[in-house]
Amino acid sequence: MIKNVLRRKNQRARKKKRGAPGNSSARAASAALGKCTLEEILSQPETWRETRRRALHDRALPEIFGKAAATEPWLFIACGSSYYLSRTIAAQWSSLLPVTCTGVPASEMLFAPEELLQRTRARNAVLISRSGKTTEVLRVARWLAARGGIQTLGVTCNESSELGTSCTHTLTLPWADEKSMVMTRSFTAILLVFQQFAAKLVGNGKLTAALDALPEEAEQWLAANADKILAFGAKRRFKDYVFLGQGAHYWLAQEAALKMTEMSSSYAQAYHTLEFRHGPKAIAGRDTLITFLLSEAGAVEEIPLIGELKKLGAATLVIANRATPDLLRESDAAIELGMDGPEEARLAMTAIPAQLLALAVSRSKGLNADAPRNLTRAVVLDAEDGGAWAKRSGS
Ligand code: F1P
Repeated sequence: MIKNVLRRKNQRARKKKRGAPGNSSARAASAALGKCTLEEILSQPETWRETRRRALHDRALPEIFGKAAATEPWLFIACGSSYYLSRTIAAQWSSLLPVTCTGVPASEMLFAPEELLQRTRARNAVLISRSGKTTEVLRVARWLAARGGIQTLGVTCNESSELGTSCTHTLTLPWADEKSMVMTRSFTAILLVFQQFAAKLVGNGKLTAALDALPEEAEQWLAANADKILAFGAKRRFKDYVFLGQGAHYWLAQEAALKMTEMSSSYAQAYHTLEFRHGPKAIAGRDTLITFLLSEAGAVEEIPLIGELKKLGAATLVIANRATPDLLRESDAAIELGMDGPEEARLAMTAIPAQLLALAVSRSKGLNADAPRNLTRAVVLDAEDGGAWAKRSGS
């Protein structure tokens, strides 16, 4: 369900535009933009079904986890969307499993590898790279292999990636890869593999069952809501897009902001929800769309902030599981997931509305999300770029 009271403000805007020449052909041209990205977003239920099927036979995760001491810390290492994915997984594993998990961008590992290993006491590392080509991630994998003493799991959609030869274990999801530059289904599919593994390991039957049911729920939800979210995102453009979330939702908010920036070349930023009051609130105004990725755990404290920002003139969009009356009253628009079961089971679903919103904004700006400005599918650096790091790390 999406409730959109932005319609009032948009009716005035539309009056001005009405009669603009060639509206229908402009709409057709816009709908052709980001076609591949849209197909990949809408293919997530099928991708999750294939992930469910294949994950049953995954040996890499049970093997590396089985070799790790029960409470040994885990360090997740990645770049870009894969970094936000790794932090979402680390937050989930830390709450579901008796292990401490954290994550760092691969570049941080490149600057101070021994200090990071010392600080995190990590003896197990997970390196995530959809392309398997990102130079920073491959450099870390090689360094860890040369250093020894650390188990490494390479996670990629590229079956012929060097990650496979540099890591002690490899998990590949080729069916989840995208043709588009931006990560969408690969992000959610990899998240589900790690969630499902943890839920089964600790015997959390409710979470396992809810994750198992997700592909069918997502299929129905997308059929009912995808077009509405695309229409909502195209109705009004903003100068600034803010995404707010607490806990694991904070990392989904970071990913949402990156999707908006990558697909639509818009200015987007993410904060911990309640942190927004501590300074960033200064940007709230009529040219700002503030999207709340509402956590059930924090809803009581998060909902009053929605009304506060609405009073400052910002447009407020809430992505929540249930759009309660007070939430509907406080927000301009609400996107409801409407699913039963534990909140963790909805994290992958929570990532989808922002994917659609970013695509809609890119189209409204006449941009092609399949090939975003300035970006490539993987950041591959020249050999000599690593010179300083190689000296620093002694490899
Ligand atoms: C990492 C990444 C992507 C980003 C862009 C550039 O890629 O930063 O997250 O969207 O495609 O590369 P990968 O290491 O996961 O292949």
